[in-house]
Amino acid sequence: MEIESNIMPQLSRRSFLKNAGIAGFLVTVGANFGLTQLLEAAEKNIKDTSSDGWHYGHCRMCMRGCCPNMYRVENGIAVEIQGNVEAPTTKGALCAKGQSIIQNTYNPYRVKAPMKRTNPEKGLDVDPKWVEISWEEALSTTAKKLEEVHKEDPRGLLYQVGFGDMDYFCTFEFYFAHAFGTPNYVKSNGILCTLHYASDLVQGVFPGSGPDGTYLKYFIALGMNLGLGLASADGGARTLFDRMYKDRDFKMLVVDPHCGPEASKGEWVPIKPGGDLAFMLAMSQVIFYEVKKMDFHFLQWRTTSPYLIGKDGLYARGKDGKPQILDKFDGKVKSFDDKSLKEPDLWAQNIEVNGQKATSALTLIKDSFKEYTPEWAEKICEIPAEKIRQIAFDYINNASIGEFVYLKNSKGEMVKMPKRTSLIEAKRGVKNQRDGVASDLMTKFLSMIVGAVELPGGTVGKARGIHHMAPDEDGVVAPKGEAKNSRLENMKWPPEHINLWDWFPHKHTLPVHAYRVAAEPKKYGFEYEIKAILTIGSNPISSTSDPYMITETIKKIPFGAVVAYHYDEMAQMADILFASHSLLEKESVNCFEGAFDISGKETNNVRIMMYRDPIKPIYNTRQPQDIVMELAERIGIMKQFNSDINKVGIILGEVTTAHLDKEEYLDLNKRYTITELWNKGIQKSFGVGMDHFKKNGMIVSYRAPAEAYNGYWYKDGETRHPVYWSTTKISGEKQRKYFEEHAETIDKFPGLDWRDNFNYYEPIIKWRNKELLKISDDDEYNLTSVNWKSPFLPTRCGGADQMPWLQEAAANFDPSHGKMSLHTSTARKLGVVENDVCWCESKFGKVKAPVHVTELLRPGIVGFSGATGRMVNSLGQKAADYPHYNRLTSGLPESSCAISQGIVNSVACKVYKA
Ligand SMILES: Nc1nc2c(c(=O)[nH]1)N[C@H]1C(S)=C(S)[C@@H](COP(=O)(O)OP(=O)(O)OC[C@H]3O[C@@H](n4cnc5c(=O)[nH]c(N)nc54)[C@H](O)[C@@H]3O)O[C@H]1N2
Ligand SMILES: Nc1nc2c(c(=O)[nH]1)N[C@H]1C(S)=C(S)[C@@H](COP(=O)(O)OP(=O)(O)OC[C@H]3O[C@@H](n4cnc5c(=O)[nH]c(N)nc54)[C@H](O)[C@@H]3O)O[C@H]1N2
Ligand code: SF4
Ligand SMILES: [Mo]
Repeated sequence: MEIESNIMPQLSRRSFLKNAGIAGFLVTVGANFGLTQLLEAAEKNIKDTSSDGWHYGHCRMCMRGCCPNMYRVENGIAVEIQGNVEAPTTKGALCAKGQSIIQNTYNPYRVKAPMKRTNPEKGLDVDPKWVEISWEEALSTTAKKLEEVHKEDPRGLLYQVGFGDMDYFCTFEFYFAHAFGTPNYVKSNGILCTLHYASDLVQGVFPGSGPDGTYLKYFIALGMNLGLGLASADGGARTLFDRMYKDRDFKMLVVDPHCGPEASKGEWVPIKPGGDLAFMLAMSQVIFYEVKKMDFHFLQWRTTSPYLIGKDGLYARGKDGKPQILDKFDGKVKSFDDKSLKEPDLWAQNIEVNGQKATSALTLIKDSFKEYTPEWAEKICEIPAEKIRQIAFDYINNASIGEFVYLKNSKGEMVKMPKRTSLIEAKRGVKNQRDGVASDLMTKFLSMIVGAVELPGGTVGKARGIHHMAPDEDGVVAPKGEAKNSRLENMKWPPEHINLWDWFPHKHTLPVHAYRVAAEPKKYGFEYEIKAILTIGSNPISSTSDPYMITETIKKIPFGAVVAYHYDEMAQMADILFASHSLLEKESVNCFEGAFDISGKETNNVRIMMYRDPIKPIYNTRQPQDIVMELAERIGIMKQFNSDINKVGIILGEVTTAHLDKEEYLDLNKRYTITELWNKGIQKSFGVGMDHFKKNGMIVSYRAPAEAYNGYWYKDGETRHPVYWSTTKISGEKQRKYFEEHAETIDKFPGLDWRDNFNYYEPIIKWRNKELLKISDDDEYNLTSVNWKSPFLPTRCGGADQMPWLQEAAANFDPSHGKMSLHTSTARKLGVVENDVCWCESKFGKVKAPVHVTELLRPGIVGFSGATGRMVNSLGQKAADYPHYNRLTSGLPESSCAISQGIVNSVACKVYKA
């Protein structure tokens, strides 16, 4: 494809340097950051014109990384960027982050060559006294240290990865840790977004599910961003706009303490933080007792609603050991898979099953929700009872229950599928609460009530295919990841996993626990110590919670190496730095399998395999995957490494893996390059080699529209989504035994009230008193903090918080950027006005920022925009000056979701003038 260079005028070298921010760096960057090197390298590359011209690529300025782009190289330097207009998802768009990708390469705070620390003292404000070393020295020093750990006890390695280098994460995630033999594969992403349990339990999908905007008419967004607030260029934001402004039959209700871009386009329902479960319980109560309309057919045939439950709270099983259903047609109790079953009774009560009385799951749920009236919920979530009632009625009345749509399958047949047009979804704002998993499960329940799961207009898995909804022996969708009860096998004693996976088998990621334990492992029953950390694109210090505790632990760990793009907090605390390529210098593959935030008619069935054709590196840096494979070879674990790839496959994106057949297996004794591996994987999955991508950039394919829905593959009764979570109950009971047995040690862990935790492992969700709401009534901490993702800085991926173009755009377009937002009435009460610098303090920490006064928050909320704030000065003063929200939160178990251990993201706080 020919692209005219008409987007930006041709740049002279001087104007390029200015645009890329290099000229500005002269002022801010000292000799420590290798300015001479920078200019020398730039000079050298300016003479190298061999890669000049347009290159195909894909973005990674946010963790999605799925927007195909193109960039033009002139005199060896990237000077122009644009979206690839042929991508059906983006149609050539890039968001502001994506536009800034050029600055990612010419960032003066990059690690430009391998480095070693010469100051043995470590600290966030201690100069490491970096000295440039050769690759040989960096690799051999690290390999020697890791080999020692490997020989002594491989569990002593903490392998720390995250979304900072998502190109690496999505292709190499766990291989090194597994080959090394350490169970301590710890991720910094995820503890502030524990989004996974309910989608796995109910739909068998990872990393989760999202709304199919194609048909939706009435959508309730609960504590989530649909792509507008994230500026998702991959189709999410456009889907919303098309539905709202082209189709004009789409109503969006945003239930959130903060009025973000979505809420401003839809209807904003300001909720009190932490009140979401009460809101949803009351919605269900109104549906059961007042609306009395649901998708009964879906509940009968596609959920466990008619399963009979015994007095023990588990499925009442027949003589054949199978769950039982009362058939209303002939009044007989039958096994769930009995072919003669005609009319599953949703409301069966006190039915004799194998010598015990049993009642249908849906009846038990209905009875249990009776007390949750809107009037009750109003006191908790502070949404007026009448509003909750109206929402419940609107939700059902807009659901198009009984309507169908005809979609083509791959045989060309038109298939009749249910069409649903109402849905409720939640994300971080709701799932990162003490009752996060319970709330997540409640959104699933409300989706099932209108039959909107894995079908047109419903919540659809971000991973697609026939196997996701495959049933277990009870006829129920089998979870594949975090919700699996086989994870209880991880509950070893003495514990194995430094992140306490042994204690919390349904966890997502627990970096904060990992560092709390690593400081004194013996105290918590561990038999080994952490001797080394290897970090790649991960930052538990700035992106999670309890940063000072984590830093103190890292100081105690004898050795740390970081594959580092820039001098972030983990680099600052390391002994050896492996200099990583920047984004445009990294070769990369990624596969789009569906929009993360909301899919629509242009994105729901699209699959795009994309490729990044790298520019020549400007410094002495390397491709991260190759650094890690070379380490593996030097440590002597290459065989295992390759053998694992043979078993698992070659990963081509977050949810895309090329599985190898025996004849395609890697040679166990060879060290491959990542390019060779991808070539093999792509050949296997797409029948072309990497050269194809250099020339064409991407491969776009389409699933047949019907087959894009995981529900397509199953007929009524062939598999059932669970509405009654007996496996969660079973898990809780088993865990309780483990905790009781080891209580003496486990009780030493601070802030862990495990006896309370097990109350949350229940088959039917109940409201429990919430710590957060209790603290909010307290006189001293009488405000509540809230954080949301911003279109400019959703995470720190790509070093977004450092890019001058983004900083400028954020300052101009997001009035809450870099500030603490207060409602006008709250500001008045506190006696503060716009730009007054204040402290926001919680029980756990405090942050300083200028105030922004706004009407776009509930009164009493202290709002912070984006993932900002650094704890080091080595990334520039601006990045360090932004408020670091995460200091306010706590990673103690009492401040975490009882099941997933996701950190409670909103905390009680107070504000006062600095
Ligand atoms: N305040 C606040 N905190 C948040 C969030 C939020 O919305 N607000 N979001 C949370 C969520 S949802 C997530 S998933 C996590 C993500 O948290 P992490 O998984 O830790 O990922 P990041 O913070 O994006 O990046 C980790 C580090 O990698 C650095 N980095 C950037 N580019 C590169 C690169 O190319 N190579 C390498 N090696 N490093 C690079 C970043 O600057 C950062 O220091 O953050 C969480 N933290
Ligand atoms: N393009 C793009 N897409 C992305 C990402 C990206 O970087 N780029 N990041 C991805 C990642 S890692 C994640 S985890 C997801 C996260 O996606 P979301 O969970 O959608 O992230 P946030 O924007 O933080 O939305 C959380 C919302 O919850 C609100 N909130 C806070 N407390 C409460 C509460 O108690 N109740 C309610 N009802 N609301 C509350 C906040 O105000 C905020 O609006 O996005 C993913 N999508
Ligand atoms: S949404 Fe993410 S991947 Fe797409 S252009 Fe923006 S930063 Fe890049
Ligand atoms: Mo996340």
